[in-house]
Amino acid sequence: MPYQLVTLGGDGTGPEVMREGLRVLDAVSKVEGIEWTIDDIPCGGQYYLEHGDRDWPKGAEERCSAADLILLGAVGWPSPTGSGPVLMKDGKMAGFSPVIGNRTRLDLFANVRPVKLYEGVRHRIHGANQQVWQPGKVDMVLIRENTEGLYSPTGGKLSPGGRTQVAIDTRVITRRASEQVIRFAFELCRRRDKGAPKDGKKRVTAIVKDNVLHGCQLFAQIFFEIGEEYPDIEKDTAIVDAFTQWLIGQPEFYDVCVTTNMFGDIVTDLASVLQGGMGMAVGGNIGFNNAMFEPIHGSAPRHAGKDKVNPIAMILAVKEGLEWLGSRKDDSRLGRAAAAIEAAVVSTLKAGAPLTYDLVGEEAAARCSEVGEAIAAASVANLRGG
Ligand code: GGG
Repeated sequence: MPYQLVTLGGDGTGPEVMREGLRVLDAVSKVEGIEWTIDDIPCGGQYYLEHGDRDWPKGAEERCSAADLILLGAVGWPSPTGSGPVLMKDGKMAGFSPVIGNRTRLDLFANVRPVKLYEGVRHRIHGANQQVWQPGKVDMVLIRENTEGLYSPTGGKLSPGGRTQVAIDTRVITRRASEQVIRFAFELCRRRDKGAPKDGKKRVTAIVKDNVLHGCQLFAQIFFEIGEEYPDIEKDTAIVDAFTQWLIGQPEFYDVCVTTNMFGDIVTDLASVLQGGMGMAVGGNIGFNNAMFEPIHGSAPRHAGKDKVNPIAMILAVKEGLEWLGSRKDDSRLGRAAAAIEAAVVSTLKAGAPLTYDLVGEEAAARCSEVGEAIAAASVANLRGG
């Protein structure tokens, strides 16, 4: 039976990186004999501008929930009439439905973002101390609660006379969602083969602002309650503002970190600097029954159509998706394919070419499609034992 894959290319460079992800998926699937039925759903700001009332087609929700695996490129397109992205009539970003809509409707409660500096990649912090970390010193997973917090649809705007005077975003933290994501973090920590690079300790850090915010006090309380079930794992908390400088100054201390939605959105983009930038950073949106994998970068409208941007985050999204589905379906072919893709990414980065401008500069840059072709070929060679 073929697996059902939904692809949501989205806007701008989203479809370009998706093409390379699918090139790699197709290559490894042929070798392993994995069959897919691919349902490509158009979506995003550009779709909304063309269709006027929706950011994806009717019935897309059901198609996503029926899928074995969902891959997302990127959404968001500049408004032709104002500043910022195209917004829908309800004020939401056009592209909301496939991203935040899918996360909440499918209860993809854990946003899982591995932060790993691969050999050969220079981190993107400027200054004299570049290359101060060996690759093995940055190897953590940040987990962001994905369904509530500041993203809860409980706020609104007050616009007397048509002019907005007040805008309210309400941060909702529930016991249920906090328990789910915190337990997920401890379980993942237990499964990871090594602990923190600094000392090998298995450690979960809760990133909070519990000296001020009620929601963070509840989150921290639940963190320690659930933590009692994991005596083998060190429990650590960090105040989010202090965490940002520890993350950059001593990344080797961190193993698994868990936090609320908006804090997670911000600190994971910051963390991508440690791994070579947004072109290298992948995110999984994982629930009990569904999962969606994406590069964490946006649609980069200024680079769209140029075959220029880094497809590695998208290719790693395919790898993460294969790993997740392989373990869910107990299908070792998918696990082998995922391992071959990661090994191909590692060897391409180590070789230093072909890579895109963000990693090697404009002069030495390869095109997005050249990187995809090289990684697809290397993945196949890995599977064939070459
Ligand atoms: N590839 C991810 C993407 O396009 N993200 C757009 C976005 O607006 N994401 C919201 C979020 O991650 O919170």
